This record gives sequence, structure tokens and C-alpha cells, in this order.
Amino acid sequence: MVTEKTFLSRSLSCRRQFLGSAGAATLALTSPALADTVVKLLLPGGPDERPMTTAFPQKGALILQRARPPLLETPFEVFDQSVLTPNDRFFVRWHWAVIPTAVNVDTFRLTVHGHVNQTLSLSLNDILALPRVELVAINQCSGNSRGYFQPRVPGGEWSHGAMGNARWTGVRLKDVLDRAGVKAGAIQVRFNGMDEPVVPDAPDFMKSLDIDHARDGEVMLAYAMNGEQLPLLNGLPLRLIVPGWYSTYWVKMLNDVEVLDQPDTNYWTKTAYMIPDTPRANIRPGETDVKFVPISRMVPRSFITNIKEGDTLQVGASTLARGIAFGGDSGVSRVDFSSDGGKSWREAALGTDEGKYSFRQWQLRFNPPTMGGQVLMVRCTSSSGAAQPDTPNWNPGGFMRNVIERTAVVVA
Ligand SMILES: Nc1nc2c(c(=O)[nH]1)N[C@H]1C(S)=C(S)[C@@H](COP(=O)(O)O)O[C@H]1N2
Ligand SMILES: [Mo]
Repeated sequence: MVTEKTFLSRSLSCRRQFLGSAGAATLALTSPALADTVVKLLLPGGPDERPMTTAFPQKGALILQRARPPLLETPFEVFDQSVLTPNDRFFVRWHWAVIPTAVNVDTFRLTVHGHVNQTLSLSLNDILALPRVELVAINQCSGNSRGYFQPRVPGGEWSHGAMGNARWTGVRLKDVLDRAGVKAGAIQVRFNGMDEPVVPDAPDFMKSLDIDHARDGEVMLAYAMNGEQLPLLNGLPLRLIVPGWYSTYWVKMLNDVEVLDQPDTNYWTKTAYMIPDTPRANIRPGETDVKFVPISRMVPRSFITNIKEGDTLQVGASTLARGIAFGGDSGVSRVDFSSDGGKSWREAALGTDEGKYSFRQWQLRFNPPTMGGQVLMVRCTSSSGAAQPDTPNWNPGGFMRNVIERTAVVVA
């Protein structure tokens, strides 16, 4: 076992060390599956069995979607255990396979350049010296639950575990930009991390935000997650946090911030991650003549976490249903539960409010009235008044699923 002090505590003790290097060897493994454990994700329309893995550095048991670059999904029962997702069970997604397997926290520099008065090269100690902010926020992949799209669309065939909720600690992007001095005429800010494409002419992963969004005082550069330094695979030593927005914008291993005086034309901002400009990003399969716009804010979702598809419930017995809900880009106003396939609904009790960008726990007791098959449903209404819809959306990217999920159970 290798024990390492964190750079957060080291920033006081000043010892020299590499971080993340404990996992360097495991990242290169070719068959990191736990051969004997397979999970069934109940995805329609395709193979849905996945191996579990514990082979990735700083990570516990996760569902292996792909090894290189890593796509690791959080097993759903983790969301029943706490409102904050533990770092070692937090999902992982990278676009390109060339990911540093160690980061030297002493030589690391964040460069801030472009349309600014003064180019900055900030060490982690420089960043730690800026005012500290903390926020609980959900990091959700745009394609979370893509595996439920019918007809199926290409991409990571995730179940519902390409999301997680954490307490992020770091600094305001605004404070960093103010130190550089953004010049008049700035339009966007582009973020780039230390990962690289496998082939040189493939587009490096970068994302941009509009300048006003970047300076809204909420967008953060996080150096800690749930009170610990970021796991290597979740973006050590620094990542962008864009509260309420899909995680494609949450650039990991961030080491380059560029202020632009022209709209960003790079592939990942201009071409990838586009959704139909229609209500709920919904179109009919095959529909053409649709205008596409960049994906942005999240929409409300909710899940039952303590009862699974296919479970047997006891007729007439007082039964606890509980789970998580989130409003997307605003808080949770209410959560309603149905134990009869949506014919009748009851309002659930809500747990502690950790802020509008966090998961919110809900719970309620009910008595399954009749024997036979039954469908449990849960619906979140956000504090901005958006409610989850009854029917699934569809788009070719498999983005932004937020239909009311259905859990079929047997009452006996
Ligand atoms: N540098 C870098 N940052 C990135 C990505 C990437 O490929 N490279 N992928 C983005 C996408 S699409 C997702 S879903 C999230 C995943 O965050 P996680 O791995 O911490 O869960 O990281 C985002 N940030
Ligand atoms: Mo993503």
C-alpha cells in the first residue's frame, strides 16, 4: 500500500511528491475487468451486461463501460447510500486515451492567457491563496441514461450512473480572470486540460463558456472533492465546475484558460454536443431540417434508489420508497410518487437541502394495495417550475433524458 499526503495538507508541510503515480501501472492494464462479477443494466434494444472493475487507481467497484479511454459507471445502489457520491465510486469519462498518469503538483501551472491585460502562470499554491469557495453540485454526463434511448443511438450506452454529486472546494473562475484582467471585447473563455488525443491531428478536448457565464461568480476551479484532492481520473489537480450545466463543460486536469475575442470554433465547442433546438431537445427519429444548438443547462430528474425493477413488495404492508431528485439548473420544489403507474400521485417528504445544484433525498411510505404487477414512478418539479415529462425525449446524440422513470415491481 502506498500512502500519500495530499497536496492540500502538503501545501502546509511543503514536502515534494508526485500525485496519482500510485495508479500509473493500473491505467495501462488491458483487461481490468473483475472476471466473475457481471451486472445487468436492463437496457432495451441491445447487449446490457457489463463487468464490474476495481482495477482503476483510487477507484472502488465501478461498472466497466470501456477501458481505454476509461468510461466507468457508478453502480446505482451507491445513490441510495448517501446524497454525496463517494470519490472512489464517482463515475469517470474521458474522450481521449492519452491521460497523464501522474501530476507533479509542485511544477504544475495553470496558464491564463489570450485577450487579457496580463498572462498568468499560477502554481497550485497561488490558487490555494485565492478566496476559497465551496459548493455541492451534480456532475452529470449529457449522455447519462443514453442506453434507454429507443431507437438506440451511438455513444456510451450508460444506464443512470453517469452522474454524481459532490462538495467541490476551490476558487471562483471570476477571481482568476480578474487577476489576469479581461480586456474589453472578450467573448468567450476556452478551457483545456492535460489530456491529449491519440493521433496528432484529432481535435484536443476543449470547451468554452460565454464571458458573462465565466464571470458569474458561480463557475469554479475546484481542487478538492468531498474534502479530498480530486482523484486522478476525476481531474487532478484542478477541474472546472459549471453548476447546473452538463459535465461536458467541466474540463478536467485543467491547465489552460484562454480568453477569446472571437467565438470558439474548435470541434468540441462548435460541432460536438449539439442538441435539437426544440422543447426537451426532442425530435422524431429521422426528422430533418432541425436547428441544433450547444447543450447547456440540466433538466429535472428523479430516481427511486431503494426498490429495484423486478423486486417483490408485500401487499398491504407499510413500504418505504426513497430516492434522489434534482432540479437541473435550479432546486427541487417538489417530488411526487405514484405506486399505481401514474394514476394517482402523492407528495414525498424532502431531505436536507444542500443547495440548488445538489441531489435532494426524498422519501415516503405507501401500502401496495393489490396483488400483481405494478409500476412505481417518481416525478421531480424544479423550483423554476419545470416538471419531468411522461414520455421520453429522443435525439441522435442520446442527450438529456429526463422522462419520469418507471420501476416495475411484483406485489405478492
Ligand atoms: N480534460 C477533459 N475534461 C473532461 C472530459 C475530457 O474528455 N477531458 N470529458 C468531459 C465529460 S463529457 C464528462 S461526462 C466529464 C466526466 O467527469 P468525471 O470523469 O469526473 O466523472 O468530464 C468532462 N471533462
Ligand atoms: Mo459526458
